[in-house]
Parts: sequence; structure tokens; C-alpha cells
Amino acid sequence: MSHVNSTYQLTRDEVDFYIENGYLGPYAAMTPDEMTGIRAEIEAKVLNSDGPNPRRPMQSRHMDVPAVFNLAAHPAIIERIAGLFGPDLVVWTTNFWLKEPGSPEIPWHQDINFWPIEPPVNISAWIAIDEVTVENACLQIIAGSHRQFLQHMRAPEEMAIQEMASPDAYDASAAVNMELKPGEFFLFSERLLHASSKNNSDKRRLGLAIRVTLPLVHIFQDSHLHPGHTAILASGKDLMGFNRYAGRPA
Ligand SMILES: O=C(O)CCC(=O)C(=O)O
Repeated sequence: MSHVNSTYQLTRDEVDFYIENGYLGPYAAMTPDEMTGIRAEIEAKVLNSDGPNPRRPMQSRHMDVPAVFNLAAHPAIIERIAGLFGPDLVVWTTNFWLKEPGSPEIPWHQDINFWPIEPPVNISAWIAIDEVTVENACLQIIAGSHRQFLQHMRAPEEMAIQEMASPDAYDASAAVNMELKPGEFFLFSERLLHASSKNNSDKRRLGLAIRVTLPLVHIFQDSHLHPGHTAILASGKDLMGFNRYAGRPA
């Protein structure tokens, strides 16, 4: 449907679904077997090791771990996003979401409330590294919630992030569970309400969020991103020159 010539071209129905609901998928970037080797590299090189951001070891590992760079620039992800945003795409950051057994709830929130980007334009791809089910606290979303910017307030201490959307602004009974096999991902807007419960199972739950924007968006180095942070020009051209890019790490 779009003018992007791609194996992963979206249909008009898929584009309409994203516009209407604020999310799309799941899709498979690879099989669970193919994810096995990548998971081993992530366990060896990301978990329990320092990354480029001294305060957030789970962030921006596309800068130092080749397997993370490859996931962030994966054609099955980037070319589908190109069907929504066009061919010039910037992966401005990446973030692992590790939920060990017992890890706390992440309350309902819209990502744009937290982010140093302007204008506020982003599609996230959330890819499952482990199998992700209701049991081990899969992401939940509320379809259509991206059509409003919601007020956020302080979250209770026991939760994993400090701010959450005002509970009277949405209907949590409409939540959709995004269960994923390893290697599956879905796309969602910077305004889509999402959350995940406490991990009450004995199974780890690891996923990677890949944040994709456009060259016209300024990425500020506030407390979220460390000095020296670099993005990936994942597809097309940057005719703006606002942001800094790095290639695949050695
Ligand atoms: O993985 C989770 O439970 C939360 C993920 C999230 O909030 C995000 O990707 O923006």
C-alpha cells in the first residue's frame, strides 16, 4: 500500500488498524529457535554488564552489542514501520525490559510523558526475547488510547516507574494482552497506554523496546540519555542533521 518497496509492505487495512488503534501486530521477526542464539548473546553481553549509559545498563545497548544493533535495525521491524512513517527512520534509543520473578508492576502510562524528543513522534517495536505470556507479565495495551495526551501523576512507591496515567482517564477492563513467542514483536504509538503487572510467575520475562522516529525530531540529551549517546539511521536519509548516529558496533 505505501510507496516503500518491501517484503514487509503493510496493507491498507494494517495501516488503518494502526491509525485507529495505535498498535499493530504481533509479527514474527524470527522463529523462537533463531532467537535462542541471540538470547545467549544478550545474556552474556547485556545482563549484569555495564553499558554505555552509566546510570541505565539496560539502555542504548545498540551502541555496544552487535546483536542488539541487529535487532534494532531488523528489516522485519524497520520496513513495517516505513509503511507508517516513510523510509527515513531513526532508532533514537533501545531499552531492555527485564522482569525477573517478583518484579513489580509497571503502571498504565503513555511513553511520551517521559521522553526527551520534540516533536513527539515515535513508533516503538517491543520484541520478545523470552516467551512472554499473561503468566510472566506480558505487556497490556488499551486500543485507541493514543488519540489523547493524558495527564500523569505520581505512581505508588512499589511500582517500577514513578509516574502513571490518572486512573480515571481510561478503562483498564478494555486491556488487550500482548502475548508473544520469542522473536515476535508488535508496534505501538508514543501515546498508546500500556502497562504490565507484577511478575507473579517463576519465569523471567525479557523484551527489547526499539524506539523509532523521524530525522526531523530533535533528540535531547536530558537525564534519560547519557552524554555521547548515538542513534541509528536505520533506513533512508537524514536531510536535517539534528542528531548523531553510530554504525554497528564491532
Ligand atoms: O515491558 C514492560 O513491561 C514495559 C514496557 C514499556 O513501558 C515500554 O516499552 O514503553
